[in-house]
Amino acid sequence: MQKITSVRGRLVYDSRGNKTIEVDVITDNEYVGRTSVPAGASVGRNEVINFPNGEPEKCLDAINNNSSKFVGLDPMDLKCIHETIREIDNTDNYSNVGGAFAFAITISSMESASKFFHVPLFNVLTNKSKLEFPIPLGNILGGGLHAGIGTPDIQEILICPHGSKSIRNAVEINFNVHRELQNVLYQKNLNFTGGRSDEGGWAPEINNEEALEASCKACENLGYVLGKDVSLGIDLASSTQWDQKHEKYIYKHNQLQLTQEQQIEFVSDLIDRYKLIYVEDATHQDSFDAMSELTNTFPNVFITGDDLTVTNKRILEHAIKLKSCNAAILKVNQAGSLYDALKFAQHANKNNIKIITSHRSGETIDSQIAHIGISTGSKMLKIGVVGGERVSKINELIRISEYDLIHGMTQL
Ligand code: 2PG
Ligand code: MG
Repeated sequence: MQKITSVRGRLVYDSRGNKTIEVDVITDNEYVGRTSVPAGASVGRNEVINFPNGEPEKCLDAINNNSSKFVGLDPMDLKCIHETIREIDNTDNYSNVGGAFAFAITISSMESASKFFHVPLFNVLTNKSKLEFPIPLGNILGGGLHAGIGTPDIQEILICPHGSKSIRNAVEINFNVHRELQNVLYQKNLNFTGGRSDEGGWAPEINNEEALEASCKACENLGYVLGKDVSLGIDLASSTQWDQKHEKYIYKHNQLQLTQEQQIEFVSDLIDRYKLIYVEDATHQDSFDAMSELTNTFPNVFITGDDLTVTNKRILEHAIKLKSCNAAILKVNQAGSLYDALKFAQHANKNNIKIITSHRSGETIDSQIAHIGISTGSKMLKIGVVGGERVSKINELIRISEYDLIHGMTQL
């Protein structure tokens, strides 16, 4: 039987230049699984802690001090690897060793197993035979916590090429729209320097509506019909605007202060006006009832939980009971362990909650989420458009398209 022969961690850097952890899990002295850990800027309160006290060094010490506990295990036995991690840190949020510990060891183990068996990673993550490409969801314009002062309050405007017949066609549409949006923004705003947000979307000094209008114009200039070839989506990351004390959403750029009820009207109006197909975290992370109002009103829009559901099965169960969303983000490092993230995905699929596997704003050049998105039956894969750490995931999708095992694009 294949066995893990070594586990080794090191400090490396993410796309924001912050320190992070990378872990090598080696099977039979030969097959290397290597994973580095991303980090969020708009982090949900109920996510696990990435690093103890925010210190990657502490996580690294924990990895290197406990590495021998993984030696001899089967890298394919995700449950056993997960339980071994849980013996080391059994806190709900991995406050002792950091969720990064669980993230890097679980993914590296599965990658190492995939190399041992000479199969692609998605193949060891699922035994389903019908696999499809998720639609790549690309960030074309950034604001909020992902961009500088003066940019829109909406954290992300996203392009979804749902009319595409192939993954190459889909990613090319995203590149085209991103490129054309730059032209539109140059024409619109003489101060626009071509600056970009953390995820590679443009970061102009304009308000929410101007940003959405420019994005629609970019699609129209290219001849794409909104609602047919492509649609826009948004991530409001509403918890970052929510002021609990005053019970209002504070929009700094648009100088708006909205009550919960006004926020629902505001979002509903954006969905209608811009034919949005996707709205993430439309209201703040504790507002399960407000989210359910939107889910009920817009059954054909992806009303998506991110900070709301934080890749946590227990919280998802609550959201399902209250019908608070019809789609949910899957970010493995919100859960920590890949084992828990896959359980979350199973539960979502069983309950017709559409999965969107997602990158973080602080990324690395790793590309395993392309495989995780496919193996979990994700409808969309939120991976950005440009920037090396985003393109690495896009290019992995192109490589995966060389396998006959994937049967075209998912249908929304
Ligand atoms: C989000 C993500 C990724 P962050 O809010 O969905 O786009 O951002 O990684 O900063 O949480
Ligand atoms: Mg989000």
